[in-house]
Amino acid sequence: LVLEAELALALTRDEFQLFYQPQIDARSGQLRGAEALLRWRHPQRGLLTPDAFIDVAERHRLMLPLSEWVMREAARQSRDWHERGIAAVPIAVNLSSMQFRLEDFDRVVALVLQDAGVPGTWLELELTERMLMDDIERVPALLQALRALGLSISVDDFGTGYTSLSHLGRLPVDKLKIDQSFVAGLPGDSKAVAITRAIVQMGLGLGLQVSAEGVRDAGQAQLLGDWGCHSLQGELIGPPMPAAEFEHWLSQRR
Ligand code: G
Ligand code: G
Ligand code: MN
Ligand code: NA
Repeated sequence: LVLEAELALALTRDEFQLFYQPQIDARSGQLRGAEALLRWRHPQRGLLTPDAFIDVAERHRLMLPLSEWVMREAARQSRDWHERGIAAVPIAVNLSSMQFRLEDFDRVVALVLQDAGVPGTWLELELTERMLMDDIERVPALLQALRALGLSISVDDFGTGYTSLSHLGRLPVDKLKIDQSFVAGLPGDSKAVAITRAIVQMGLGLGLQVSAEGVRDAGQAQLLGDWGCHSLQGELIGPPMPAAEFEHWLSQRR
């Protein structure tokens, strides 16, 4: 079977899994959230990351059902963690541009929440700059509708896209996630320092939450915290993990 045919079967065969990467408060170290990252447990090829199959899924109309599965699974996991008293934090889901372009996307989300029996505040949506700037007529109203459901909106990979800054200031978003390419340059690369610091400053000035990704050492965490960055995500804190491993990771920290 070629990848596209296998992909179509993978959903019914229950081969997809969400991994969870922790996000902690830069000051207190407390758990603040978890980012859900899609994995395909391919029977022959092993564990695949989205880079290996997202393009194929998009070309063969599998992206929408797969994306909806991701939201449903994240909502289910969030409910499970809340009910078992494991982690009362929101789970962040990466949206696909196809999903975000759905005319009734806010209703799709509302239905997912209703079916899972969770409030919108238990999920966070990660969008790229490209998705935000895609349709400046439609996007603000859609974001407003999603926030009215309680969801919080993050701009993922921030700094790598081409967001109009004047537009960003007016968009109803909650959080900037600084792209890991900038964080990787800390503390040695003076340009990365300047850019990262400026992003944190701008985020704070706009009244947004600011989060850093790809944090790999204590020096980076220290700098980001000193600048006022609210939350941290990366290898230093923890890798993306299956739910059971995430629970174990969390129990070891307490
Ligand atoms: O950790 P990782 O290698 O999983 O992520 C690779 C890329 O795939 C990242 O850009 C990430 O945002 C994206 N990604 C991870 N999970 C999902 C998902 O559920 N949906 C979409 N659309 N992208 C995802
Ligand atoms: O595009 P997005 O930001 O959603 O992608 C997140 C991806 O970044 C995930 O695949 C995750 O595994 C990866 N990631 C998170 N933290 C680190 C890190 O500290 N180092 C590296 N190399 N990758 C990371
Ligand atoms: Mn992300
Ligand atoms: Na990112």
